[in-house]
Amino acid sequence: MAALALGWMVVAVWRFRGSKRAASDGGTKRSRAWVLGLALSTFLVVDGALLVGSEGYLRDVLWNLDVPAKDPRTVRIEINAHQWSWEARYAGEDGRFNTPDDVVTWNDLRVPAGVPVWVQLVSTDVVHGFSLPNFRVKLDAIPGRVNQTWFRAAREGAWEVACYQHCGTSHYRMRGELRALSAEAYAAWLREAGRQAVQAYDVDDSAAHWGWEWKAP
Ligand SMILES: [Cu+2]
Repeated sequence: MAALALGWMVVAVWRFRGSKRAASDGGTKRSRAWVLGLALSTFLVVDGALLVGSEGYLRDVLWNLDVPAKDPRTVRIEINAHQWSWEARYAGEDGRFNTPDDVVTWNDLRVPAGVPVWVQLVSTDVVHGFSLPNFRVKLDAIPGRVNQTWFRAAREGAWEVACYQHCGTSHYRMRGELRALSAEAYAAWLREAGRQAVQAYDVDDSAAHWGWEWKAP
């Protein structure tokens, strides 16, 4: 389209190179219809393609929780956003949340590379925004409701976890790290962290037991 417009400009400059005055004062009905038609079809082609493409992406990928729900390797993480950090909870070896072997981390998300990671997200104070910029993941963390999303790290590496909602004076400090590990390294880390969690578990520390029963999609 840009090439077409540029081409037309070059032709126009060449064709009217001798003219001292504008050829017309707004054009004929026919030329106005042409301009309007071109503008309209450009809009429809460009924005229509964007609309159809993003609808498909939303339906098949971003909002398609069937992918993590059906994959037996899926890693489930509960995230609790608060001023000003990300607390993440893993179910541990028993596979159930809010039990003594839960692994809880601060600003430190670890996942195995190559498998779906299913996130359920809440906030305990104000609205925060869970963001993995490199993964095109953005999700509101809202007090009183559980939101969910999923992503998959294509390879091992480390990326930023950010808060995209201005959530108070120390909003800028609300960042963590997402690390995608090999399957073996992830399993070893979870096993060891779960063992330590069992040792450190305190029945009376009710503030530490913020986890919830995993919600169906
Ligand atoms: Cu925040």
